[in-house]
Amino acid sequence: MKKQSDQNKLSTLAAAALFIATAALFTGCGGGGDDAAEGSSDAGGGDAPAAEPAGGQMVLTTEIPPQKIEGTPKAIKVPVLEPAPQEAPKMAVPEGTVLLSKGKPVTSSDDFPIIGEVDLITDGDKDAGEGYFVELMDGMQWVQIDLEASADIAAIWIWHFHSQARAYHDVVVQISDDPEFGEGVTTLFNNDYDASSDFGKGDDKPYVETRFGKVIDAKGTKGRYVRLYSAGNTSNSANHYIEVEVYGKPAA
Ligand SMILES: [Ca+2]
Ligand SMILES: [Ca+2]
Repeated sequence: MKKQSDQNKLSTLAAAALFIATAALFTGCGGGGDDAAEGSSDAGGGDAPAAEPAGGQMVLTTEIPPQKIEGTPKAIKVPVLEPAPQEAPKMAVPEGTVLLSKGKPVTSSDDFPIIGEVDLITDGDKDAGEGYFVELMDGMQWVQIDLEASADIAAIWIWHFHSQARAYHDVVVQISDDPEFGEGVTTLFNNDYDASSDFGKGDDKPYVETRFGKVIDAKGTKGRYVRLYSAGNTSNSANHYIEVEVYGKPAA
């Protein structure tokens, strides 16, 4: 009897060893993306690559429009310009994050845009060139997207204009449940480096417009309305938008 029990113990040990080896093999493969196995122990050598999103998260992706640079390049005269990205930005957002802004109503400080309509901002088209952007008048102007319900907002992805390398001035992005942005306002982004806007100097850097757009971490801020300001750009004094995408989950 003793011998048999030893044998059992041995086979149990063998099975355990096999299990660990298999687990290590799976961990080593890495490409599985089995985030569902949350709380998995670190027994199998938990050296997951840093790029992998943590449990309960996913990498946000979107359709990137084709490159279409036109006209004569102009100098971008701003201090501490963020380098232009060479590929689409990647941001980890909560699992289940969806595009909330497609086709949602847009209003603006400029009721009569010089070119185009504000509806272009949420129509899903992100191409450069004529017919795809709205041009608002000079000075500090805003556009506002109404998500039609409060949401936990994970990210805001912005394309101002990308057929010429340029940077927009005083880009300020805010979220609120108040359509007038009088109370309960969270400022997510502010790259006004010289305090020329009403919001004061911001810590974010001016950046070059590219087809990859600019994605801003909204950190789960709750709100129904997203408002985006700008005050002209390094090529001219007008304000432009091709598309703005707001990602998140409907508020519980
Ligand atoms: Ca569009
Ligand atoms: Ca400024």
